[in-house]
Amino acid sequence: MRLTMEQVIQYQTHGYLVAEGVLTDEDLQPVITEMAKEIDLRASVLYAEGKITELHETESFERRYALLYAQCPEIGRAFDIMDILGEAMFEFLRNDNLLDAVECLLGSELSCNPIQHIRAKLPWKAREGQAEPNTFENVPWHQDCAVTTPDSEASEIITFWMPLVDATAETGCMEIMPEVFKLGYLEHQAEGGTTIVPAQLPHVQPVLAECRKGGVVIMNKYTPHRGTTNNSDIVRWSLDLRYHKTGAASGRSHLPSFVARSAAHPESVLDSHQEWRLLWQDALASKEQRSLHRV
Ligand SMILES: O=C(O)CCC(=O)C(=O)O
Repeated sequence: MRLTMEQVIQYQTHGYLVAEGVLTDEDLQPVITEMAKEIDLRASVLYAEGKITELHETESFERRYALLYAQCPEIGRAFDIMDILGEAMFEFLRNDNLLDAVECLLGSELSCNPIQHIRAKLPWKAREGQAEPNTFENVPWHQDCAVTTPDSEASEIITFWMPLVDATAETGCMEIMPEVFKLGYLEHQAEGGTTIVPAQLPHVQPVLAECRKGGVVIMNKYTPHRGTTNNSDIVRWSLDLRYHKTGAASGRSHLPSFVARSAAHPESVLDSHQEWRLLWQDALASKEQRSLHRV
């Protein structure tokens, strides 16, 4: 879905935008089905190994993972886009409704950035006894540029965060500091998960960016944001993807970016799931050890 001029201005002025209704259920369902299959596969293996005693096969996508995780957290090990490399996910990274929105902010030469994640924010109540959710689930205040290398400082890398269930104050959503992107990079520290140094945290009233399934929260790379706690009894599934202009530094040059859309060179668009898979497998196999975050 294309953004309206008002939405583009909102993004440019405040450094974020909650765009509802960008994606349809038909856009999202193949990804959900692929993830549900992966969960099912992992559950069968853990069951065969005696690590879980209940498969919860009839539970919904929103509930099942939490019930399996409570029995064996191993279910969530390496459960990210680059680990699964599924075909439905690859197709989704090139989804027309999504790219139409991306194009309104970045133009028609678009690359999919390799910083991309699946997040399963677990219901807090399901994890009684644990100290607190980890910092991948309840991400502390940060700017996304802090997880890119400094060579990409001049690159416009925009975050497109989209829930696969309604993201609300109860299930956990983004909390955002409006307009702060105008300050540029704020110093971060590694302690407590890559986070803005407390003394540098601006005194700005944050906004709670609730977003229904089908919507997208779009953020400037300098916009401070954090994830709030999931107090519901479902898993707050989400994807966070990033796009940049083709040719710009991605902030993770050792990992594969790919051309997702191009008006000038349509032949450069990567449309092969197999090739994308190989690009990632080669990059990960090279075992090149690089710091992914600035701190
Ligand atoms: O999904 C979340 O709760 C946090 C995501 C986030 O902070 C990000 O995508 O940069």
